[in-house]
Amino acid sequence: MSIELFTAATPNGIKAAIALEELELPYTVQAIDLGSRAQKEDWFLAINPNGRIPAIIDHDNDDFAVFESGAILIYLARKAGRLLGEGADNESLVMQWLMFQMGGLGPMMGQANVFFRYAEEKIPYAIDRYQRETRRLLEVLDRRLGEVEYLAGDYSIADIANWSWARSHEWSGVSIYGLGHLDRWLQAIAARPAVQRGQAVPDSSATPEEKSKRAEQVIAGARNMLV
Ligand SMILES: N[C@@H](CCC(=O)N[C@@H](CS)C(=O)NCC(=O)O)C(=O)O
Repeated sequence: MSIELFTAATPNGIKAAIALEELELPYTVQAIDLGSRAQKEDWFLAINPNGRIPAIIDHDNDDFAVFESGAILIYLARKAGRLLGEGADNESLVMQWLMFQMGGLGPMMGQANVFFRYAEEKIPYAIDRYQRETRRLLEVLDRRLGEVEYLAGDYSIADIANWSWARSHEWSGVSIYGLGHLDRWLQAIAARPAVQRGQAVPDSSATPEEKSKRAEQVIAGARNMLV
């Protein structure tokens, strides 16, 4: 018995795998082919009514299903009793920076990817809007990381969530030039063995560099997904 993870090689997808690796929770993986719209099939909608990855089923907890990557990270951290911040104030800091990613960095970078990478019609206003907002949010992270080593003080699920998006800033066409604190943090987290294992789930082609090499394939899959 273990946790079953439904995922794909995307920023939201790798978040859950990295958390499982960091928390040393046993899990199995079901790779979801987003390009062929497996996430919209009835069997998957019964697990996640929103038809998106990631999702988990905890077979140790009466097959309890969790969707939304932020909720998954909180569920897993509670289960393992780690990476959630010690005490009410520290837990609040973890939640603040986790929500910053869920409500800000992820959606803005996601839209930057859509308009800059995937859309056939290039709309300068939309590209500029989402890239500038992404850069602004990365600057917020940089300022915070000039004050603390990790976003909530100690390493936590807030770092996992934000790192999983921020690392792919080049795919969104956004430079981190001048953001030295962010760069330091990106590299420190990238060096963690659990993060390296998690970001290779469900396949090892998850790095932005590798994605760039097979960019046409990724873009075609994304266009099919966005129909
Ligand atoms: N807020 C959701 C977003 C999930 C999401 O957008 N997942 C993307 C991959 S990163 C997806 O499944 N896209 C497929 C689709 O939109 O059909 C979460 O954080 O879990």
